[in-house]
Amino acid sequence: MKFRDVLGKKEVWPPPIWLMRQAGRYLPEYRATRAKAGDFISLCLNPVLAEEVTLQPIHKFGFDAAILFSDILILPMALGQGLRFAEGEGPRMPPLEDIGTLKPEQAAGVYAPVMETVSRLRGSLPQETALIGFAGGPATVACYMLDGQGGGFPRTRRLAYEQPDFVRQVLKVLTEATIEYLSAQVKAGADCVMLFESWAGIFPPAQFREFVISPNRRICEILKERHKGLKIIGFPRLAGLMLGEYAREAGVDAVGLDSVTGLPEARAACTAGTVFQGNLDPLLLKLGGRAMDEAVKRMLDEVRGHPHILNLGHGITPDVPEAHVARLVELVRQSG
Ligand code: 1CP
Repeated sequence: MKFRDVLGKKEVWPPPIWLMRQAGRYLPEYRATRAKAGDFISLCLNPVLAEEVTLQPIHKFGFDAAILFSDILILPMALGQGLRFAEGEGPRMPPLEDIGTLKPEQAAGVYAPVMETVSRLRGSLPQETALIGFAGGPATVACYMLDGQGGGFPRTRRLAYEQPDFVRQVLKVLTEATIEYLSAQVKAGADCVMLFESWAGIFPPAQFREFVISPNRRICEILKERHKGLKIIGFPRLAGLMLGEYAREAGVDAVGLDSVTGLPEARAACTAGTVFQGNLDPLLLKLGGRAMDEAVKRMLDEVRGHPHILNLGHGITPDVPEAHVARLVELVRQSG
């Protein structure tokens, strides 16, 4: 499988491609399935419909990998923290006050439908299409749990300085729960897993080491002990100058890059041979035209000769025309 080869540090040409949030609102068939499910959480917990939306972008564009359709906030919900998605506003949870309210022993029962989605998908996907399982990185999930919503995470930032032991306890529970959650996905049929540390970049270096790198490393160590040969992609978004340390220390096999990190700069910061994933600016996919064509060609020149997974630097937005996605895939596949 092309995708696995790259994660094993082999250069493959043309590079495999998939897009973060490739199942989503820019697709009319996604909107139709979501309407059938009712709300977003019901969609994530409905194995038949979650399988359907995962497959939609694969059938339409022929991506090299499918990512399980779910959300990083399903895990804290399974741990007992209330979750709802306010229409047009994003996730909302009651900010976590007391670690004792979390119920790790109940989580597997709540996320069981996600595992059913994974096993259905491994059965229905073409053999050559990789199935990516995923979880949020503990620091990123803790941000939502402590603040109760996205948007700067002011409470998390304050607690990290004023009550670091509380933050450490939350991260400990999350780290262990994430290991079990990802392990269950691998047992159900995921070919590799990805840790979304989307808000890694809000932490200054000392906190980045303790709250991002250390928990990521523990997750990678235990998962790799349990599942020989498992490959793990880490996405420490906006890591900035901490990127090299993350790539060396977190234990991941590939590093997802955001769009403000240049590939030559990332390569200079990391050990030779580091596998990268990314990092086209999602805005270019919305704009299409010459701007996108030129940026994609430049990117292909930059990744030639290196093991690389082509992707965006962050998730696809709902306003992207499908024709631009088809054009991107065509540009990549035609690069001889
Ligand atoms: O239909 C809808 O209106 C819901 C929109 C939506 C979708 C399609 C949300 C709400 N989540 C998802 C799916 C999702 N989320 C996937 C599925 C697979 C795929 O990529 O196709 C994945 C991997 C995620 C991961 C996720 N959820 C992250 C990490 C990646 C990232 O974007 O940085 C984060 C931060 C979330 C939280 C979340 N879920 C949904 C929203 C709108 C948000 C972000 C809120 C915020 O900006 O703080």
